[in-house]
Amino acid sequence: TMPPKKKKEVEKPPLILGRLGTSLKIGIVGLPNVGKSTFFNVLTKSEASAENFPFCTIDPNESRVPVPDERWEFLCKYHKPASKVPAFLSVVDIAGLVKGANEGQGLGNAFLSHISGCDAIFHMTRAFDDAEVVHVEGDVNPVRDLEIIQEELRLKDVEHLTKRLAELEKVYSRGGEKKYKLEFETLSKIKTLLVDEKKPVRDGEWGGKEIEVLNEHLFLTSKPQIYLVNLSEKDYIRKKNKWLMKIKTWVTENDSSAILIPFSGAFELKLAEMADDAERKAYLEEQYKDSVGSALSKIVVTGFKCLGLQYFFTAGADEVKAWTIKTGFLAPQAAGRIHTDFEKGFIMAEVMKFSDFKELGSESAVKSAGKYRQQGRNYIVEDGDIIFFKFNTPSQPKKK
Ligand SMILES: Nc1nc2c(ncn2[C@@H]2O[C@H](COP(=O)(O)OP(=O)(O)O)[C@@H](O)[C@H]2O)c(=O)[nH]1
Ligand SMILES: [Mg+2]
Repeated sequence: TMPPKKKKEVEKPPLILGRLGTSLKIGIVGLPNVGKSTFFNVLTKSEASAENFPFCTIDPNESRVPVPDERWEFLCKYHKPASKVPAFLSVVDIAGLVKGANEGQGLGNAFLSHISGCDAIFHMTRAFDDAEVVHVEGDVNPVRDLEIIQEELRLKDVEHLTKRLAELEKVYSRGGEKKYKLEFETLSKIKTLLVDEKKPVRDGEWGGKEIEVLNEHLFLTSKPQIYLVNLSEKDYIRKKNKWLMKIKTWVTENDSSAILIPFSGAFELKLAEMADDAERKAYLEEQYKDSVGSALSKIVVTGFKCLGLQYFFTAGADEVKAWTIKTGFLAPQAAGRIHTDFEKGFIMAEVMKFSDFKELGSESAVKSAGKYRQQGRNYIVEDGDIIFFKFNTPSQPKKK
C-alpha cells in the first residue's frame, strides 16, 4: 500500500561531537618508548597494506591501513572484480609526549598540535619490562603514565580555553554579547569542568547547540580514546599482567565508555616479519595450538568505529568498493560520496543487506525473495549495505 502523499521533509542527521566529513584520522599518543612507532610500522607493513596497496603511506608518520572485513572479502571472491577497494583507517604516529609538554617540554607543543589534527586517539601505554628500553619516568607504571598524558592534554585544553575566554570577554565589553553568548556560556561551562574539577571535556553532558561550539574548538580531551596496553609476548599469550586490572580500573573511572585492548608490540612485530600468512598460521598452530592470534584486526576495526565511521558497498564485476560514510548518513549523502551528481540528482537507493545476499547467493535470489529494497531520501544507510544508486543526470548548462 502506498503511504498518503504528502511533501516529505528531509530529516537532518543528529549532531555529532567531532569534525565533520569522512577524512578522519586516529593518532597514536603516549610517552616516549612505549612502542608507538613499532606498532605504527607493523600496521603499515602488514601484508594487506604493503603488498596490495602501495599508496598506503601518506608520509613517514601517516598511513592508510585497510580495514579488515569478511563481508568485503566475500564480495571480492564472489564478483572477482577488476578493482578491489576496501575501507581505510588513517593512522598518525605522533612523537612521544613527556611531562610538561604543554609548556613546550620535548617539543611538546608541536606534538600536541599534531593531536589536534586527529579525531580520535590510540592511547598507548607500556606494561612490558625491558631493561634495554629506557623508560622516561624511570620505571614501568602504566597507570601513572596514563595520568601524565591525560594531564598534558587537559592543560593544553585549559590554555586554549583561557585564551579564547579572554578574547570573548573583550568582545563582551564592547557590546558584542549577542553574537557570542552561546560560545561564552558553553566555554564557561567547560571551564568549570576543565579547570575547577580538573576533568576532561568528554565528561560533560552537551546539548545540540553546545556541540556546535565544541566542534569549533575540538578540545583534545573531547576526542574519543582507545587504550592500547603494550604487553610482553609472554604476558599477551598467557593473558596475564600485574597492571592490567589496575589499568582497567583507571579507564573505568576516567573514561568509562572507552575500549581497552591488550596487545604485544613484540609479538606483532614477529608475526609481521614472517614471509606470509602461511608461515604465520603454521607458527601460531605449532607454538600455541591456535589459542592466540594477532590483535591488529581488532585494533583497526575498533579505531575505525571510534571515529564514527562505517561504510556501504558497491559491488559488481568492475569493482567491489567500500565507501566510507559517517554513521547516520542519509541515502543522498552516501550517494554524494561516489559523485556529487549522485547526490544532486538522487532518485533512489536500491539496497541489499549483506546477510541476505550471502544467504540467498545472488542478487536475483534476493530480488525474488522480496528483499531487494528501494529506499528514498530519508533512508539512513546501515553499515554493510550493498547499494545501487539511481539518479538523474543534471542537465548540462546551455552554451551561449
Ligand atoms: N620489549 C619490547 N620492546 C619494544 C616493544 N615495542 C617497542 N619496543 C622497543 O622500545 C624502543 C622504543 O620503541 P618505539 O616503537 O620507537 O617507541 P615510541 O617512542 O613509543 O615510538 C625500541 O627499542 C623498540 O625496539 C615491545 O612490545 N616490547
Ligand atoms: Mg616513536
